[in-house]
Parts: sequence; structure tokens; C-alpha cells
Amino acid sequence: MNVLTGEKEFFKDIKQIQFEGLESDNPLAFRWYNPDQIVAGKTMAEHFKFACAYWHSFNGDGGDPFGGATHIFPWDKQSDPLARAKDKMDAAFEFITKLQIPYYCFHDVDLVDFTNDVVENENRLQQIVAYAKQKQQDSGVKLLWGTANLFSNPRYMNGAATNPDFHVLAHGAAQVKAALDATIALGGENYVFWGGREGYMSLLNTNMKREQEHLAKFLHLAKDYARKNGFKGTFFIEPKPCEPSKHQYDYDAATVTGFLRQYDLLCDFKLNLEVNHATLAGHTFQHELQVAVDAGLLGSMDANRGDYQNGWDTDQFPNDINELTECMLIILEAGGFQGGGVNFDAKIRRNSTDLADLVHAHVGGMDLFARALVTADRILTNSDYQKIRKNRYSSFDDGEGASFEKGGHTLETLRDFAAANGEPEVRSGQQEFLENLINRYI
Ligand code: XLS
Ligand code: NI
Ligand code: NI
Repeated sequence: MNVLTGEKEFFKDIKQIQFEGLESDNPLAFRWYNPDQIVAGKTMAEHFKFACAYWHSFNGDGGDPFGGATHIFPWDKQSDPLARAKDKMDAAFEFITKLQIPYYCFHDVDLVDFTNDVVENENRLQQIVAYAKQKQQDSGVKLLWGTANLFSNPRYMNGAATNPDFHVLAHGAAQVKAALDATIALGGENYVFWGGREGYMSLLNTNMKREQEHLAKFLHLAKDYARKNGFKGTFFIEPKPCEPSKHQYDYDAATVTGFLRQYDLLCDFKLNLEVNHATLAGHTFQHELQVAVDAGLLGSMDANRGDYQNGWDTDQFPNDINELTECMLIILEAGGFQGGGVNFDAKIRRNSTDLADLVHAHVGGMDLFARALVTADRILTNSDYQKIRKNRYSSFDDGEGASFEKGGHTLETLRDFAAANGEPEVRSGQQEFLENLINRYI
């Protein structure tokens, strides 16, 4: 029986996943993630606001550019689009509830298949949104963010908001309007723009300046519409440098920050950072997080990991405790996410063909985050980690260094200081000590 509806049960062999602690040998239990456990003044559930990504978990079929579906899952059987959409939603809410995941995220086309008819799509979306509303009420599961898929339909091959054809841009707007309506109706806490094809394949046929101006105008219109209709949440831009486009305008956190500032969008927009996108941009995820934090724009994150050998957006589930502990240090020091949470934008492998694989993937990811959080909190509370970094800058805390920070120096007075004080003392950056410190706490 379905835990929520009393109808079909899709994950029959999976019981409610519980916290069993470090002593447990049960692979279908949490060993670290204990939603009510308080760490650094907040429960684990509040720290993370975990979300299940509808597209990978319930639309993904294991297909890749070289071959078709390998995940033949039982919610994908019915031929009528709405009946199939409801089965899929039953399965999704059963899964999400059994895993104690408090949130989910979707693209419009994940919920129900779209056609090329704007009105028909709006109708379908409204019907499935009504169904989702009931599901949310019955389960307590909430919507972390909604978004519109403006990259799969062939009409978007040259982008949506940045398409050289106004007619295509208008179709993108129609989709965003309906996706915003759906997000608002479902009490969505945020709305995401990931501009997969908002970029170019070749500059030979592209007016980059004009396209970026269109993107800014488009975002303003979307924001104004949502605000007018009562949306109080945050808009997120999700940076990614490339794939599917050769070059994407939302390249990385720094690029998007500059864009938001240039086009007067900083009040309403923040960043949704994805681990694998950082890898593609040639950054560590820690770097992307710190750029966002320093700009006051750390909104949310898409959790996954890339493949360090092949350089694609492989969207694997996270499993690197070392990397994630360093990330949690930054997130904790920043006071957490602004409005968002941790969305598992990750997919099981093509040859992971059991329903249980989807469960193991999420259990592992959630446990990894919990372990990283506990570790990072202990590092911040018990070790010299922060002190060592602070001390590195101590020459700016008083005397002439402090005066420099306050604007009390000229190039000439700096020269005079150098001439009068001889060669600076050699001071170690202590990188290996700090790396060992992190490992010691893990
Ligand atoms: C693709 C993106 C996408 C967004 C939502 O690489 O990560 O899944 O998160 O459109
Ligand atoms: Ni993503
Ligand atoms: Ni991605």
C-alpha cells in the first residue's frame, strides 16, 4: 500500500528510513542524519532542507547519448499523460516520505508531459498542480523551488530568453509564467533559472551584448509578474559554464554576481550553486561557495559530484567527505543558505537498475552531509582553524596595516614604510597542517 494514498505502493521493499546511529549495520538506515539533532544551534533538518530532484529521480531513465532507457520503473507504464503523471507523483511522494526528505524541486515538464500547445500545457500543469497540492497537504512535503525547462524542446536550440528569434523568447515567457503560477500555487519557497542554452555555440552568428540585455529584461519581467501575484520567495540563478551550450552566460558565481549587479537584480536574486558546475568551470565548489558568500548571495545548492577524469556534468551522488567538510565549513561560517537548501540534482548510474539504488543514493548523500556538518561544527568549535586564518592577516589589525585598510595611506607612504622596515619576516601558510586538521576531525 502507498503510505500516503493507500493505493499502489511502488517501493514495496523499502520501509521508512530511520536514524539508527553509527552502531547500525543496516544500509537502509541513516547513521549520521538525525533530522532533529541540534548542531550549531539548528536542527539538521533546518540546516539542509534536503530536496529530491523530480527530473533525475522520477523522469530519468538511465538513457545516455549512446543508448536508450535502462531504468524501467513501474510509475512510467500508463499511456494517458495525466494518468502517468499521477502515478509518477504517487511514486515520488511515497519515496520522498519514506526517506524523510522534507522538500522536492521540479521543472514544469517533469510533472507532466508538454505538447507544443501553450493552452494545453497550461491546462495540464494546472491539473497536476491540483494533485500535487493535495499530496503536499497529506504528506507535509514542501516545494523548495520550481522552474521551467527552457532547454529540451527543439525550439530552444538557440536559447530561450537569449534566442535571436522574439517568437521563441515569447514561448519561453509563456512557460515561465505557467511555472511561476504553479510554484506560487504550491507555496514554493524559491524559483530557479538555470540557463542551459542561454549562451552561444559560435560568436560568428551571435550578438552577445543584445542577448544578455534580453536575458536581463526577461528576468525583470518574470520577477515583476511573480511579485505582482504574491510570490515572496527568492529567485535563484544557477551558474554553469557550458553544456549544453559551448559558452553559457551564467558561467560561474562571479560572472552571475556581476550580471545581477549590472542589471539591477541584486535585491530579488541569489545563487543556486551546483557542485558539478563548479568542476566544469575549473573551480572547486568551495571557491564557488565563498564567492557567493562574500557577495551575500548564497541562496541554495544542487548537490552532486562530477567525474574528475572526463569533465562532463555526470551528476553523480555526492560521496567525498573531505570535499564536503570543507564546503560545510564555509556554509556554517556564513550562517547557512538564504532561503534555499540542498537539492540532490544527481542521478543513479545507467547500470543502477534497481529501485533500491535510488534509495541508497539518497541515504548516502544525506548521511554524507550530516557527517560533514557535525565534523565542520567540531572544527569550528574545538580547533584553531579560524584563528590560524585570522592571524595570517594580523598585520592589518593595528598600526600601519589598519591605517591602510581605512584609507590612511598613499603609494608614497607605503614606499616609505617598505624602505624604513627592511625585508618582511617569512611566515608559513600552514596548508599541510590545516589539511591534516580537517582529516583529523573527520
Ligand atoms: C543542469 C542543471 C539543471 C538545473 C535545473 O545541469 O543542473 O538540472 O538544476 O534546471
Ligand atoms: Ni542543477
Ligand atoms: Ni547540472
